[in-house]
Amino acid sequence: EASDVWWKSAVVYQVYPRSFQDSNGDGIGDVRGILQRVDYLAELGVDVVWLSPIYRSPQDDNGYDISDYQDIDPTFGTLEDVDELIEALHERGIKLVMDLVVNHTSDEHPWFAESRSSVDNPKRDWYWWRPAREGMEPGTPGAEPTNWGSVFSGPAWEYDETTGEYYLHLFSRKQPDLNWENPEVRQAVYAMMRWWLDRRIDGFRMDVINLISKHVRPDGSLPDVPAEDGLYGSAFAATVNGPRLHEFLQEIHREVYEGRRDGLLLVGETPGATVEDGKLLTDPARHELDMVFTFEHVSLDHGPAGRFDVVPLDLRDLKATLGRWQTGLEQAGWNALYWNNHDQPRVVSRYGDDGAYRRESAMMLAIVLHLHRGTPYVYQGEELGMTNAYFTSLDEYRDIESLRFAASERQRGQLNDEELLSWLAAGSRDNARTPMQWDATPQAGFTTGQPWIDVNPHHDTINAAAEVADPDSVFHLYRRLIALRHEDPVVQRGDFHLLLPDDPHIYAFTRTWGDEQLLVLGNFSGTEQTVPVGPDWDQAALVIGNYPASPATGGGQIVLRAWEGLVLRRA
Ligand code: TEU
Ligand code: CA
Repeated sequence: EASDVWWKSAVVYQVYPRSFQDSNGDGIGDVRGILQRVDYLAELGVDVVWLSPIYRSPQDDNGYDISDYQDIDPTFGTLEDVDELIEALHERGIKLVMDLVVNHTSDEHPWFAESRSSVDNPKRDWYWWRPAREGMEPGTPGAEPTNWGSVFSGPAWEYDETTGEYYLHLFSRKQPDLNWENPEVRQAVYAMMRWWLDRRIDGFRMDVINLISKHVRPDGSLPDVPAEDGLYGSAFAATVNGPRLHEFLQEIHREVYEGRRDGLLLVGETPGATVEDGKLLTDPARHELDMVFTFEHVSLDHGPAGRFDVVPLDLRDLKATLGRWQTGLEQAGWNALYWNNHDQPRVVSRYGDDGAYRRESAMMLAIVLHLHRGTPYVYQGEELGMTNAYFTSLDEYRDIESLRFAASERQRGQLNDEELLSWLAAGSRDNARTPMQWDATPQAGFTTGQPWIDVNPHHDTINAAAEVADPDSVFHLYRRLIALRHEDPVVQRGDFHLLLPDDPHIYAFTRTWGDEQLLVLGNFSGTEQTVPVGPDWDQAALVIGNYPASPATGGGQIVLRAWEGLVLRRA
């Protein structure tokens, strides 16, 4: 029964620790800084905090390159600080979910140091090592064992002089992929997961978990993929939803969660997963995951050259995609609902209007997302209506993906500097990583030192202090949406039904539970739209909206103002 699982009426808040709150003036957020803000999270009303990695790391990919899974990087603090944070959150009825990054480690992890030391080291097979392609000079372009390309530009194989072989890294060369075919690797990961559960955390967000089973042939060889730019092709083609993924996930259940499954939240990050995959991954009867993050709806504005090649969103595609995931998982399984995270540009700049209608569009986007069936995720600053960074020079960027893209584009010479900057401004992950805007003071109250990345200048008006004090703010709209999910069974369990699928401006759907029905409307345009909803809604009550006055209804129509979002209820 839908109501019996706690996370079906919960809202998760993602903290990106590096940019949340600095407590010691070094310009980098840390755990003791998060401790300073737990009352803010309690006021917002969230039930879970998902914490991006704080483990020991060289920080090549801002902590998604881990060199010790069971220690905290000194930049962020100590294990004792984490114990204190767990206690402080639990005291406020908030759970803590940690980021599990086990598709790869850092190249500075002791496991990799051993593995790379010699071809017959006992840990050699903990990673993916292969000789150069037959008949090719090792270390030369095209000699890599397969033609897989890294997500961060360039080949996905790095030549290692020590043993004259290549190792696989789907992401940066400092993030070698673990070999999950090796049961020793799996057992080491399971022991680490149990160790963290023993420290009383409440679950895991599993980084690119659907890449851990590579499409390896019975003879151990790896297939090439369709090459896009002549030399390399997306490694995702040979790693997404591999043949043993479900087997591994079910093994994790048996080896790690036994006896303490109920209180946990297990959410998988699954780039490239389809609705069919989502059904298999989140069907409770299969004991794999509780929910997954789909990437389909955050790839709709990607042009041919990928995430930096941003093209306008067609709302009909967004409705079709999210609608497909809603109906696909309505019988069994569950959706993680998000617009934002540390990898995505900020949604108010991306799918809304971060100019004249910033507040209205931020609120409309929140209403539409939070009224879907699933567990909503709020990324730090989203509840304030924070916008993209709008950096004006390359040296403001920090993200390895953006910097390596810029370098490879410079080499190709296809984009001039101005075009390159506009591509980065539209698609960079740094848009999500500028410091949390706490108040209007010089560094937005994030740090007393020099921030590791520039604070967004709009913090003078977009900040937590101002918005907590203003009952009509984006913050309080999020707080009301979270409260609505806590108390309304139609929001938690109601059947989703998309309306007006072909309307290019209006996002409309109903949620139905028993004899109660909600109508959700979002105007994704800056112009007034008259929406035909039928006479049933003429007398309906306004549950929540982003304009002070109620909309004009009557004659089976509702007139929506620019970027208006609202929820009506009828019994
Ligand atoms: O992200 C996986 C992933 O696909 C992202 O790299 C993102 O979608 C990418 O930027 C595509 O353009 C996870 C983490 O969320 C991300 O921060 C890490 O960089 C990545 O895995 C490697 O750990
Ligand atoms: Ca700090």
